Order: sequence, then structure tokens, then C-alpha cells
Amino acid sequence: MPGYRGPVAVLAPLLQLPGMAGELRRVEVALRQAVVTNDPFFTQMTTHLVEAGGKRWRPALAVAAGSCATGGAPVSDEVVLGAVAVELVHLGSLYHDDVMDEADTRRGVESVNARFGNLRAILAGDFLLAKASEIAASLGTEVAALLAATIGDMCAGQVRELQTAYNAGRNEEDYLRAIDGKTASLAASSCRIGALVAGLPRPQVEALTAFGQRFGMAFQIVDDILDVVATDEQLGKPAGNDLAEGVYTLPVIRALASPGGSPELAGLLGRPLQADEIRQARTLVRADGAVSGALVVARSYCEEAVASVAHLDCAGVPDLIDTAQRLLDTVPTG
Ligand code: GRG
Repeated sequence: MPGYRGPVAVLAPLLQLPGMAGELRRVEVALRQAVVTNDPFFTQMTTHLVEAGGKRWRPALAVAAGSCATGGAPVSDEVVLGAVAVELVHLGSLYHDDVMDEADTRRGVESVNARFGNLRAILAGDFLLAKASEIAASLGTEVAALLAATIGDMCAGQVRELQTAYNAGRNEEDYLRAIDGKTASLAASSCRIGALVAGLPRPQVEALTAFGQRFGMAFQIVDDILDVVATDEQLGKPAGNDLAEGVYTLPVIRALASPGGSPELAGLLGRPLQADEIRQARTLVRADGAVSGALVVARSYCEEAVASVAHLDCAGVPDLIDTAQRLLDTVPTG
């Protein structure tokens, strides 16, 4: 099983669902098969982050949604393949994201670009996306089209984020649209693919998709809060990276807009930051309730996620609800 699990221990209700460990072992076996190439050197690149670990909550969402059709009994091999496809898309996006950010570490190990160089990291990321597409095609036209559209949405979300880099005037609407594309779209598709491949009725497919979208929004907001409040060790990469890269997320937008504002923070932003400036900016963002303000927004997405599936009476749903209700529990407030 993967080593590095990262922060957000409150995903436990999802990841420790009865039977989930066994289902994720099946995902892991199929995932490792999918990333092996004909060339041992290329395989080192394509397997690098898979072996480093990760929380695997996107495949867990697909499995939980799919388990609605089995009453909690093991899901079909096709649902497991759907779960593999969404993790492959996530992995491909991490490879490309780390090239864009010139990141040195990911999942507690050297990033692919740091170890093998940008050109190889891009190609290995492309390979992972190609594998995801191949698997999705084996699951039917609807799944293939959905995953392709999701990759497009993720690119659009990422471009939206790039367009506001170093812009201290970035507003919340822009932020929410960007994270809808870069993160919530894949979370929604993870649930949707699990539900579609399991053959659930359309109303259940729609309800589970809505859960994934809202949960993905909340997850990204929590991830952005952790960038401001967590340590390097907890994150498996340098804390404050978003601030350093000019990505001003919800807690930062809230801190800048707070009564009295934070002239000191505004004075720091708008340009790349040195290590001591990152520390200073993180302290300023934590100082004035902006973190709790961002948590309120995340909480309302969790509530919407719960409301989307509360009427469904099927296996997996109580644990999805529990996960959404507890997502925020261990985030330290500023
Ligand atoms: C080619 C699919 C594709 C996308 C290109 C680079 C890009 C456009 C989009 C970036 C998407 C991105 C990196 C979003 C951040 C999502 C996120 C919350 C990552 C961290 O997820 P975790 O915490 O990580 O689940 P682990 O390591 O646990 O899997």
C-alpha cells in the first residue's frame, strides 16, 4: 500500500470504510499494472509518484459510489478500473503541475521533474493521461467522454488560476471558479464514474456527482488553508508554496479584504517571496480570522455535499456523509 498519506486525516471515514482497504488494494494492483511501460527507464518515471503514496480519496469516492449498487459487497472489476482512471488523471495533473511550479518535492519525495527533468516529467504525465483515456474507453463512450471533458475542465481551472497569479485583487468568485475546474471537476467525475460503471439509476448518478463536486470544493479550500497553517512535514512539500507562487487562495483573499485590511500583507504580495517573507505572510493571514472565514465557506460546501445524497438509502452513502461532516475537524484555526 502507498506510504505517504499526507494531511487531512479526517478522510478516515471514507478511506477506512468497511471493505475499503480491500477495494483500494485491488485499485493499487490495477494502478501499478497500468503505469508499467515497455521501457524500464520510462517506467521509473511513470511509477515514481504512484510508489510515493498519496491519499487515494478519488478512487475511494469511485468505489464508495459504485458500492451503492452492490449493497456493500465488493464492487465489479470495471468499477475498480474506473477508480484507477481517475487516480491516473490526478497523477498526470500532479506531474504537469510540478513542472509548472518548478516543485522540488511531492508526496514527501523528490518530484518527477526534480528527479528526471521537465521534459521527461511532461511526457510521463502525458503517458498517465493516455493510460487513463485507454481505460476509460474500455468502460464505454460516456465514461471516456466524461473523463476527457474533466481533463479539459482541469486545464481551464488551472489557466484561470495562472491568469490571476500575483494579483492581490483576485476575488472570491474567480477563486471558486478556478478550484471548481482544477479540483472539484475530478472529484465529481470520480463519484460519477463509479456510479455510471456500477449501472446505478440516473437520479442516483446525479446525486453522487453533486456530492463529489461539493466535496471537491471543500477539499480544495481545506488544502488551501493547510498551505497557510500546516508544516512542510505535514504537507510533504513546502508550506506557503501558494503564497510563494502568487496563487492567492481563499484565506489570503479573506485576509486582504478583512476590516482594516492587512496593509502589511498587501505590501508583501504581488511578487515572488523569499523564505522569511513567506513565513511573515503566513503569520499575517493566520492573524485575523481569515482562516476561520475560509472554513465557514468549506463547511457550507460540506453541508451541500451531505444534502445532495442524504435521501439515498444505499451502501457507501453514510460513510460519504460522515467523511464530508468530518472533513474540517482537524484543521487548526488561525
Ligand atoms: C493534464 C489533467 C491535466 C491537468 C493540467 C496542472 C493542471 C492542468 C491542473 C492542476 C490540477 C491540480 C494540481 C489541482 C490540485 C488538486 C489537489 C488538491 C492536489 C492534492 O491532492 P491530494 O491532497 O494529493 O489528494 P495526494 O498526493 O494525497 O494524492
